[in-house]
Amino acid sequence: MLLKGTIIKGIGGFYYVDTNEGIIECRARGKFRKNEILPMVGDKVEIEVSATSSGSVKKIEERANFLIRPAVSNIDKLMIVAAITNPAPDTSLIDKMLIIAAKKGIKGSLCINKSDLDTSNEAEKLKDCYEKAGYRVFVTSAEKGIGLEELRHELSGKITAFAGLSGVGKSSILTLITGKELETGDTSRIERGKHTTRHVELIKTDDGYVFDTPGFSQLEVEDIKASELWEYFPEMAECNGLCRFRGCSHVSEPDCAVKSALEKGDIPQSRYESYVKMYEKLKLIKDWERGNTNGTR
Ligand SMILES: Nc1nc2c(ncn2[C@@H]2O[C@H](COP(=O)(O)OP(=O)(O)O)[C@@H](O)[C@H]2O)c(=O)[nH]1
Ligand SMILES: [Mg+2]
Ligand SMILES: [Zn+2]
Repeated sequence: MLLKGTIIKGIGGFYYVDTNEGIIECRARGKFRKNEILPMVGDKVEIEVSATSSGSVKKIEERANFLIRPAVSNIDKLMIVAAITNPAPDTSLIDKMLIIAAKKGIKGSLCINKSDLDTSNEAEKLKDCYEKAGYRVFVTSAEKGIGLEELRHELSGKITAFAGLSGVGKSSILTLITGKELETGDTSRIERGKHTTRHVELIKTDDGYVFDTPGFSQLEVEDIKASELWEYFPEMAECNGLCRFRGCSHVSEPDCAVKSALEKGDIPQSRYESYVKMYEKLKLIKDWERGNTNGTR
């Protein structure tokens, strides 16, 4: 019998494929190994199931995208989780993660957690900043159970990666949404040094999957050209063609549409600062150093 499904876990040469008939343990057919196409978590596959109900992977659908660490393919959405406090929101990190996602063709959204600790309307300000840029923003409190229904709804039918600093509440949120108990708590104790060895597993939510991406915040945007960076900031991309100089870097040129938008408040200060910071960094990378996106550099 042939079945279609999604690989949700891989351990010791076995793949666990979620199908209409439940989760089926499979081995990859020899051919994939010879071609060095190893099945990975997230792959949409066709499997053949024998009478004894163990299966083998017959076909891997072309991947829309993939991450190396953790190794997961076909990610539809990156949910960046930030906290109101403890740890405080790091907008330059949020912006960097949004750009890494966009570069991989993954839609980014923001979840502002610990809203129960919000004493100065911080959540509203952040929400406004990122909604202006065109991102969806969810304000939640895992502690008080606020905003979780909306968030869960957003995950439906997709593979969603959760990313963000340790301690922002990713595990707490995922535990509440999936009903599967995940390790939470004092992250300085729990997560340190752990993310290279941990097996990634897609966890089912309604008709979608979620997973945590420890270490995602350490990825860099180095395979983007400095001159193209602004295109990854949707609110800056709107200024396309409006600057006095073609090829304007939006940093030091006169009559720059981006800088006028910044002065008018149409581009938030923190977003512009993130841009300049990344721009200066990317400018130092030579073209020949770029383009290696397989993580082996
Ligand atoms: N006040 C408050 N604390 C929270 C909230 N969500 C998580 N926490 C706490 O923050 C700490 C880190 O949470 P955890 O889910 O482990 O974060 P992770 O490192 O992102 O997975 C834990 O002590 C949680 O109880 C929230 O919405 N409000
Ligand atoms: Mg965690
Ligand atoms: Zn400009």
